[in-house]
Parts: sequence; structure tokens; C-alpha cells
Amino acid sequence: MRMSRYFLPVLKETPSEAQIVSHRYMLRAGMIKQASAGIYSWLPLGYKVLKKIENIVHEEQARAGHLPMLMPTIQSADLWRESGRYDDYGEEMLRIKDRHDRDMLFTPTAEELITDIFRAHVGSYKDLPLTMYQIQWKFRDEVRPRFGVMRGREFYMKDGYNFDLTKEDALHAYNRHLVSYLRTYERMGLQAIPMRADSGPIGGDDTHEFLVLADTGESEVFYDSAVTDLTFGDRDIDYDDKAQCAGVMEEFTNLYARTDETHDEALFNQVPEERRKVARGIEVGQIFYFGTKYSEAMKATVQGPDGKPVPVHMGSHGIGVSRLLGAIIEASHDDKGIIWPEGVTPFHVGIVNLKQGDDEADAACESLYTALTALGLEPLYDDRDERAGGKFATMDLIGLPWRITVGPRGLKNGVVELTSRRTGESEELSPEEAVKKVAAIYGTTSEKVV
Ligand code: 5CA
Repeated sequence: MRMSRYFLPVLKETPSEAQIVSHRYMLRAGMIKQASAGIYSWLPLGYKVLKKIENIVHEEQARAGHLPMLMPTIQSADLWRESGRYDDYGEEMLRIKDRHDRDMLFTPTAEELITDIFRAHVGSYKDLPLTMYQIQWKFRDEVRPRFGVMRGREFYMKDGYNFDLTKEDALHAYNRHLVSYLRTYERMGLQAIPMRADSGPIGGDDTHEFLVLADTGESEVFYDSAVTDLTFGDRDIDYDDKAQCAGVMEEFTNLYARTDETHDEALFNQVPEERRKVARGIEVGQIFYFGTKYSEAMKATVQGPDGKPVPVHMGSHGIGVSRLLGAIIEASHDDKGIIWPEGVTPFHVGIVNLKQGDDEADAACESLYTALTALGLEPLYDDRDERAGGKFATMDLIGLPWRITVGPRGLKNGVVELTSRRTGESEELSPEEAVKKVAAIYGTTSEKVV
């Protein structure tokens, strides 16, 4: 992409309505624009990151064997009356009437609709286990929408649902989701710690939230600092292997880590004092096991091995896809702007031409652009006729992790400059070496799933 052809409405001023850094930078970098309270348009740069995050979620769901599908955002109230949640959900649910005066709603989550699909088509235990998920817009009429995409009213969420014959099988699905979520967040450059939480309107006893530690987080969290030493890394996991998934679950949840909803002072005090931490966190996902809550209410049964109908055991599993943009920025920025982790960056590398219109500099930039593109990388070339300072400020603000700077002086010596956004360190390299280095960085840090 060439900056001269891109739509990047960068703001010079800090918008006064934005209280936290991620919201400020998303507005200033021209990623989003508020349409009304808690509802945003996703401008090209923001949309690109949203899609990158979505793509990682899809790849990791595929790895775990979960099936993608899509359900409508507008649903009939009837199913929600069956489960009893039409009344329970209260004011957070956006209720709509169609022209025939029928009660409709904008879906805040989709346990009812998926259960209805299941009961219509699945009749035997032989068709289990089954896990389907979607990435779809949700609406919750939050009392206090705030912090930009962090607490929106309309937001983009991955919601997955498992159907199993027994509690034991459903708990395997729960563990499998935990494992796949750990991988998902790490690929986005995040440490998201599973913490025992409260299930709220979804229901059930077993639930963990995934929290990214950040001072601006909305949840208060209590944890043993040893949990922050755990990393999932590039483990080879067989998602069908119950013992292996249970082992990961045990490893990542046996140390104390809870949100304020389930915090237990007596248990916490058993953690060595120097490891007891109280902090804040951003909830980027949550997994639930709620057994037969919906299947009993909605008569979603299968014929068991003995021929008798049994209600299926279920859970649901969510990732805050749009919220993740805010969480990643909260975790990775400096006073000049965003610092995207390589896994989610909107463009792999920026090219800054210090002297637009200089034949040699222009030609060198063009050939870098062509070479990077040929390798499957996406460069963003700032080809505008602007001061170098302005170009650097824009690149720093939008946070591409790597920048190649091209100027007549360097070219005389046959070099360009490759700069890391994270460390600020630069090195002079020939253009060919710079391309090779950028390719190597992405070759090893971004995983390609075929
Ligand atoms: N049905 C379950 C699992 S699919 C469910 O709805 N879970 S949830 O309520 O925890 O939502 C899943 C994730 O969506 C949360 O962990 C959070 O990251 C994100 N989320 C929830 N509410 C909002 C909101 N108002 N704005 C942005 N993201 C949100």
C-alpha cells in the first residue's frame, strides 16, 4: 500500500473524550471513528488489524477441530423465552419489534440459537462430540460504554459452543478451549492469564476468564506472580488427547489467580507473601461449562448408547475480538504511539522515503516495495511529499514494528536503515539485506497455517 492512496485520517490533537491510551491512539491513528455511543466504524487501518486478529482466532479454532459457522445478529425472542433468558437479560438486551409487531432482539450471545440448530439436526450420541463457533457482531446495551472498543455496545466476538454426551467429555472440551486460547493470545503477542471467575448471565459453575494485566483494566485481579512465568510456546498438542489437555489446564490454573468476583482471601494468604499480587486486568475471553442448563430447558437431547434420550452437556467459549485491539495497544505502546506485535501488525514494514521526488530515492523505494511484496509481505510506503519528521511521527503513531528509511545520503553508500519500532535501534544494510532480514523476522515469528 502507498500512503498517498490510503485512507489514514491521522489526528494531530488528542481527542478529549478518550481516557485511556488505546482509545486515544486508535482515534489518533485513524483506526476507528465513533458512530454513536459505544458503536464504531472501522476505518481501513483498524479494520486490517481486526481481520488479522480474527484470522488468528480462525486458525487456532481449526487447529482444535472446531467448526466455523455464522448465525444472524437479529433473532426472534421466542427462543429466548424458552430458555428463560428473555426476562433475565434485562436492559442490556436491545429489543426490537418487526413490522408484524413480533419481538426480535439483537443478539448479545447465541446459546439459544445454537441449541435450536443442534436439537433440529442431531439425534444420536454417535454424532458427538461437536463444537461449532462463529465470529459475529454482538450488541449489549452497556450502562457505561467506555474506553472505545474496550467496552462497546456493538462489539465483535468469537463465540463457540460444545455439545457432548457426558460431563467428562464436556470438561475435555473446556480444557481444549483453554489450550487453544493460550495459543491464540500468545500469537497476538499477549500474555492472557486464565483466572477463576463468575459466570454471570451465561450460567454454570466452571468458568475461567482470560486476563491481560494492565493498569487500565476494568477487573481487579489477585494472583500468584509465578503465573506470569508460564508460557505456552510452540508445544505440539493433540487436541483429542484428554490427558494432555487436562495437563495444560492443571499447569495454568493450579496457581492462585482469581478475579474479584471469586477472590478468596484465606486461599490467597497461602501464597508466599512476596508472590501475592493485586492488580488490574482486561478480560479478553471467557470459557464456560454449564452442563445441561440450556439443553434441558430447550429439550436438546440425543439418544444415548442405551437408546434413552439424554440432555447434552454444553459449554460456551468467547473471545473479545474487537476488544483485543484495545488490549494489545494497552500492553504494547510508548509515548509516540502503538507498537504492534508482529503477529497482528496491519502492515509488516513501513518504507519512509526521506526525499520524495529524488530519482534515486524514489527508485530504491519502489524496488524495496516490489521485492517485499513479491515475498508475500505487505509494506506501507510513505510516498507523500512531506517532511521526514512528519513521516516518522506517523509511522511511530501507527506502530508498524519495522521501518526501512531510504535517503539519498545512505544510498550513496549503498545502504538503507532498518529500524525496530520496539527498541528504536537502527542498522544500516544494503536494500537486499534489509528485505532478507524483514522476511526472516516474519518467517520465524508469524505462523502460516495451510
Ligand atoms: N456466550 C459466552 C461465551 S461465547 C459469552 O458471551 N461470554 S462473555 O460474556 O464473557 O463475552 C465474551 C468476551 O466478549 C468477553 O470475554 C469480552 O472479551 C468480550 N466482551 C464482552 N462484552 C464486551 C463489550 N461490551 N465490549 C467489548 N467486548 C466485550
